[in-house]
Amino acid sequence: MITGDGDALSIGGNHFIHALRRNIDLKIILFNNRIYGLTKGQYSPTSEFGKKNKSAPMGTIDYPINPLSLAFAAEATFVARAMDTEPKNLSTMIERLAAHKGSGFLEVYQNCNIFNDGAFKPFSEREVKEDKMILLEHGKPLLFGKNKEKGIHNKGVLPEVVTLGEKGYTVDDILVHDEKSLEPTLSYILGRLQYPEFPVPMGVFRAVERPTYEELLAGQISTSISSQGTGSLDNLINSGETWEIH
Ligand SMILES: Cc1ncc(C[n+]2csc(CCOP(=O)(O)OP(=O)(O)O)c2C)c(N)n1
Repeated sequence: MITGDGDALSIGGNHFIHALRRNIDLKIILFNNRIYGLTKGQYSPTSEFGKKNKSAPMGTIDYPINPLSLAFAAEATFVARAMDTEPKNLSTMIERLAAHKGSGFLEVYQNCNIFNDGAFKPFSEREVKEDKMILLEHGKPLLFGKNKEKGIHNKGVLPEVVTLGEKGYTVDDILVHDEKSLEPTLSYILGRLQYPEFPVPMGVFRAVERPTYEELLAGQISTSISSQGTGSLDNLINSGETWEIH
């Protein structure tokens, strides 16, 4: 299913949560342009606080929602993010999403060149992207920068950016990404890293296996058939209290 940020998080917010929590074999790609484009540029659930536009001339007083945080809260088994200007990584993410068994969620930061042009430019432009985005790779330390000289270190439970070689930090102090962790807390923390304080993470935050809704339902049907036989619709309709109308 392909959706925008408004349809997934406002009108469809309820369906979004419950599709993910049930682990239905459904893939959701959310094109997040941080604006309502179709209706000509009103602020959306992901628009930045204070954003000024026609529907909020003095700046929006709505706090935005982070789609990834919502996906983790709903216990999504696959959560990823990609950037529209990085087609190679975007196609890898779509392939990973398609291969996942169960409900999967991919957020795509998508520029709207008419109503919200340049929303992601400060961190995705060619000249700055290596310093301002970080690619998550399973089992690898969270390093970024042109020479991979910076990294994410956990100070207690809060993340901070450190530079290797400064203040005694080495690669051993850098958080190692684990997309397979059954406990989603670290992935949740990564999903909340925001520009400009932090590099913006791209890639797979979480990919865990859990039986799907369809598998569990099929299991219950076959258990029921083995204990009670295949059943008959005619018998079912005519069982219990029935009346003859004359
Ligand atoms: C299932 C469904 N069909 C039709 C609509 C009506 N509708 C509301 S917004 C929209 C277009 C959304 O476009 P998109 O590019 O996802 O978001 P935008 O940035 O333009 O707001 C449509 C067709 C709907 N919300 N849900």
